[in-house]
Amino acid sequence: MSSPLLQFATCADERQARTVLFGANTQGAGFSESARGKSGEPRSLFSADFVREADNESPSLTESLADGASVFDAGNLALHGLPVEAQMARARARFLEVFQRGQRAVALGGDHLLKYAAFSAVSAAFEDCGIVYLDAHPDCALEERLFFGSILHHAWQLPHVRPDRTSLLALRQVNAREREGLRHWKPGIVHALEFCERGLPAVLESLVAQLGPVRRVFVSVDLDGLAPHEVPAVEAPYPGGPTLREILVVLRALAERYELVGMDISEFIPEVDPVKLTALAAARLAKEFALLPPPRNQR
Ligand SMILES: [Mn+2]
Repeated sequence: MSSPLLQFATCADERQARTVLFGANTQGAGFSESARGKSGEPRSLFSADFVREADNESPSLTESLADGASVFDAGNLALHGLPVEAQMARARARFLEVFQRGQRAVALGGDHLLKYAAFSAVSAAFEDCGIVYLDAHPDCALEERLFFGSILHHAWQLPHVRPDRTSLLALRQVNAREREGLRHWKPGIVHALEFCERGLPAVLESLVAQLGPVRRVFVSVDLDGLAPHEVPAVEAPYPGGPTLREILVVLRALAERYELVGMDISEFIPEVDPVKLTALAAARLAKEFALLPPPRNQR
C-alpha cells in the first residue's frame, strides 16, 4: 500500500525546500500503564499517514494564508520490523541530513524513540541548540532503560543537549521517580497553570530565560502536552494543558528570536481519533511550524 503525501507540501525538490517533512513511525519505547496502552504489542496505526489523510480531506493554508510551496513531504522512513537501535539510527540520520543542509525538519511519529533520535541528531549537528519539550510529563526518570519515561534522562547525557538549555513546557503530571529526575537534572520548567496565571508574555519570558544563550531551538511535541479537549487521541491524555492556539502563539514568538531547526510530533493514536480532531491538530501544528519565518536578525 502506498502512502499518501501531504498535499499542502507542494515543493517538488527536497533540496529546494525550506522545510522537509517525513513520517517516522518508531515503535519500541513502551506504553503508559496509566491510560490506554496496557498492551505491549506495537500499535498498528501509529502513523503519519493518518495525519496526512485528514489534512488532505480538509485542506487549508496556514492561518496567515501561506501555502506549502517551500515544504517538501519526503514520505515515511522504512522502519517497520527493524530493531530499536536500527530504527533510531535511521531516524537520526534523516534528521541530521536535513539539519546539515540548513533546512528545517518536521517529523511525524511514532513514539518517544523518535525524540531520542532527534536529540541525538541535534547534538551531532549543533553546539548551541535549546530544546522546548511540550509534554504533560517530564520523561526524565533516572533509569538506564530507554523508554518513554526516561527519554530526557538519556538525552541530557548527549554532548550538546543540556538540561540548562531545555524547557519543559506545559508540565502537569509528574510521578515520584520523575520528580527525582527533575531534582537531579534541574531543567527549565513552565508549568501548565502558568499559561493562565502569568499569561503568554510571561511564559515567553520564562522560555527565553530557561533556554539561555542559544541561537537555535528544536521543539519536541508529545501531543499530550496540549489540552485533551482539542487533542484527545494520545497515549496518556491529561487535562489542563494549553490550547493549540496558545502553543502556536508561543512558536511564532520563538521564531522571532531563534532559528527553529525542527520538530517532532509524537504519541498520536489514530485508533481513538474518530472525528480526526487530533489528526487535524497535528497537521495544523506541522504546517504552521513549517512556515514560520527565520529569526528577525536573519531576514
Ligand atoms: Mn507525555
